Amino acid sequence: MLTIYTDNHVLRNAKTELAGGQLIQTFEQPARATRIVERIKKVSLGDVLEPNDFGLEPIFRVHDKKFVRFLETAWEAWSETGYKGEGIPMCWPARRMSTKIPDHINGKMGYYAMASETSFSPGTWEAAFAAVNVALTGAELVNAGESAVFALCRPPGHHAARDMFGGYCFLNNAAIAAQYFIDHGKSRVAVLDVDFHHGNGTQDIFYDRNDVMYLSLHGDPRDAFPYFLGYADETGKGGGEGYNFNYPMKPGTAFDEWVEALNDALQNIRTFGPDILIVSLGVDTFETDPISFFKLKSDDFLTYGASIARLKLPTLFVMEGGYDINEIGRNTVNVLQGFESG
Ligand code: Q9C
Ligand code: ZN
Repeated sequence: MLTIYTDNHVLRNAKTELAGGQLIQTFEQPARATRIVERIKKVSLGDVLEPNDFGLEPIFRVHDKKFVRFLETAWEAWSETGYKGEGIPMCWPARRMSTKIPDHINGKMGYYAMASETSFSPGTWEAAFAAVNVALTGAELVNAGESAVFALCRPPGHHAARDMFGGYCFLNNAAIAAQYFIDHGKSRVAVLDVDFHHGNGTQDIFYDRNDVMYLSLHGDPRDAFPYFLGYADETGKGGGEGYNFNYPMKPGTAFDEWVEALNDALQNIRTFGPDILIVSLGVDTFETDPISFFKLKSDDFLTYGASIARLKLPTLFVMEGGYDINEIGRNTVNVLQGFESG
């Protein structure tokens, strides 16, 4: 399997994450992608290619222009205030408040944020833009007939909505790739999100559409981030009714239960009959992930990779989360090798 990867992800290297009332070292860190690409080379999964530059147009097909402009300029505006720390949103347009976009960076930060753990740091925009190019280069190859490609995106994307960042995400790599397929001759795309967290951004972007189906297996939002989306009764709206599937699962869920949800999702994908499958691949379902509560083991990743392959669809894997740095390489590549064996 081909991998798309660039070292430019290291430009995203925030020093702080607000967690439990403290500023701690970030879980979403450069070593994640570095460990995965090392594993890919160690097992000779296939060639590792640099991304091409697709510019901003494919991003504007999914994201709000003012939001993109905000991401481009946020670090500069934040640092110009003289604040000593990294950019952290602190005030939101909560219930019954105005939705006008403020001028001050503090106000803008809150307007565009969906959470406060994701600090802005120098290079964040450049890395997020590079990650989109990684996803789009993979999409272009799959569209040209490649049967499966791994887009090793970092930072991740599935929490980013049309005009919101957070959950370690800035631009929605998988959603931009899905829209790219639709804009380049494909009629139907399924996005299967196996990251531990619900991909609120991807769901929201395609919620009223029937050309992109979204299916997500994740920690029950009653107990897990992003808390305010990902319930089973969210099934789509308008023309998109029936094209959104959520499988929230309880703390401690192990593979036997998780794979039942996967099989149900795979059956829904078969019924939909898409031209393309995008897998939002997070391995934070692993038993020792430091921020998650599922109990998958390393061999389970091989097993479910093979199950996904049985769909026999052209497939783009897009990297999302996974925070047990010591096992992220093995677990991620297990999915890809399982897929190739399936
Ligand atoms: N103290 C992805 O996996 N909450 N994002 C972290 C840790 C945010 C995860 C709480 C988790 C975001 C792409
Ligand atoms: Zn996650």
